[in-house]
Amino acid sequence: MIKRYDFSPFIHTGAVVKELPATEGTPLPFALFEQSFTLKMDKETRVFGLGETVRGINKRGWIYESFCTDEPFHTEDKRSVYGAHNFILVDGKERFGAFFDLPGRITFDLGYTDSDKIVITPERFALDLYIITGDSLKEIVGEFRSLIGKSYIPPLWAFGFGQSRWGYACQNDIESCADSYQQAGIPIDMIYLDIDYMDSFKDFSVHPERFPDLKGFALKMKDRGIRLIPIIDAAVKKEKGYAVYDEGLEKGYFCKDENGNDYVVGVWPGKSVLPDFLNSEASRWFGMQYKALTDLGIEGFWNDMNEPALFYSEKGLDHAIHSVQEMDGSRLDALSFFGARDTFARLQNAPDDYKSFYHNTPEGRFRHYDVHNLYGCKMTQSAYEALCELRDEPPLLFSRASYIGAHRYGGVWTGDNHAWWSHILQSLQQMPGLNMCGFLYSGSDIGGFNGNCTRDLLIRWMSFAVFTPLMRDHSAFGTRSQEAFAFGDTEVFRHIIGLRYRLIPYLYSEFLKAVENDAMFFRPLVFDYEDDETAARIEDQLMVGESVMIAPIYRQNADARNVYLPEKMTQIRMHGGGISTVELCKGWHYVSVPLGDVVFFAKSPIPLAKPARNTSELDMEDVEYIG
Ligand code: MIG
Repeated sequence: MIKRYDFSPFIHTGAVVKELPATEGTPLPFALFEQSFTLKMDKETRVFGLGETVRGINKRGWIYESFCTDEPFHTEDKRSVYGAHNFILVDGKERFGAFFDLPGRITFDLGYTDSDKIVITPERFALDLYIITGDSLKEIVGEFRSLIGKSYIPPLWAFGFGQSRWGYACQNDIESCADSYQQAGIPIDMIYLDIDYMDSFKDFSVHPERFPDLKGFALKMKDRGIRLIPIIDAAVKKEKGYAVYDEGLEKGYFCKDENGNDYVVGVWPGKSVLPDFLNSEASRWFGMQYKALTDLGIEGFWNDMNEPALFYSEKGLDHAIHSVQEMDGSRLDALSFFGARDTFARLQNAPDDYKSFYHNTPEGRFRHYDVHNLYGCKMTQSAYEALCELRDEPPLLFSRASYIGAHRYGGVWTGDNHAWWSHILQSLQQMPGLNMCGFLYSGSDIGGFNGNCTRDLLIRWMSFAVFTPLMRDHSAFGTRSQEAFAFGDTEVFRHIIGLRYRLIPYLYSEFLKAVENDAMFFRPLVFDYEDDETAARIEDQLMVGESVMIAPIYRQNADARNVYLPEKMTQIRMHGGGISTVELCKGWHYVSVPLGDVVFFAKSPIPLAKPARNTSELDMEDVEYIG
């Protein structure tokens, strides 16, 4: 059952598709204390949800803040990352879901200040609160999902493997990446184009020397079974003569300062302006710009920098330069020196900047800061709606920033993680939270975005990511190469990525079922085994679809791990030499997993396709059952 509590919303976020009557007089499970919702927790109470935030599956014991942030270090001390996913599921004596639908900042103190208290504090008390109850954790999530609408479904080929790297500078780099994969016999369906493909980082432009004939090139690659997936950044370069800028300027489609002038920020293209995605006309206009690339045969995109990430604002930069110039010639003591240095560091994503520009919508003018968490969501909606209009097939589309509601228009990837062992586990722990909020097509940069990857890290990461709907290897400019061919012997990657393709009939049909039933593709064990106290404590295993359980290795030099089986299951071991299965009883098992073996567990037989080099070769009907 869902109840809506109306705390006078000042803007509709669009997250909710079903309107419910307000439930006047029905008691809230929370107490209202000053400007917070509070709840006392028992010792056993668990709290799930909050989308892609850092830390565990059970979120209890930390404080989180929804304020979409370009956060390059996903360490345990962080309160926000790129998404704002304001749904929690409280599993204690009282069991319910709560969705705080508001576009601004909100804090979830889940036993951080006071270890047995939940304190939820919206910065502005203007929101819709939905309380969802049901007979089981799964049912509560199902009810919530039926409120927010069906999740985005990508095309089948988006379940193939994708390679990406910031720094593939030209057509040759892409071609040689494709050659390396295909010569090694490693299946691949997509190669991503990062900002390097653009001309001076201008959205919807193509660098004339680096990619002299993108249309011809995209066609040639597609003949080889590989689709090119370009990035689109939120901000638009401020440059007279650049048609996208000129047109947006003329029509007034960019965010304005308080005096009605375009708010100028610095991002990759240098001085830039921000499309007003909250204005439906501006949003539709921006979406239609994707035509420049769909006309070249492009069928999928990833949307980046849409928190929106700001390196600086024109205003802030002028101020910083001025203050540093004033120091010229002076003898700086340590404090003034560090102060001067920080003047520049603080320019990035400055709250003052978010407070200094506005959205102009038919419902009125909104200060960006108050509706901040909607920006990336509305960019994804803009792209999705236009792409569906421009093409007959649904696009591949995923975004970095998001708000609940965006799950109807695209997936998400979890942004700039690191080539750290702990980030395999982090990625696993992010999946159920995302799934609860409707984001089913998701995954993390395999091998880690920042930092240098090693062969064993990549193997273990891939062995987990075989199960994530979005399976993409991506890394930052200047890091060590981490493609599946980068570490010499390719045999092991041919095996692991090959296995992914063989699992697509299972993964894709379970994905479609999850969409159809408003269910989760990835579930913590306790969702399926509610009365099992051991299952409830497992933080490093997941259920995948109806029948599979995974328990990946996420520590270096660990060739084995403990695995908890909540019931009798078949252990399936896929190794270079073939497949072996063994039945294991309920309980703890110490399972050996040599590097390169992919081991998972099945409750019932799993369909396995014949090996394929890409999804177009994949025969979804010709399957054998294992387990
Ligand atoms: O400021 O486009 O998260 O995946 O490679 C960095 C360059 C901008 C951040 C994205 C990352 C991408 C990178 N982008």
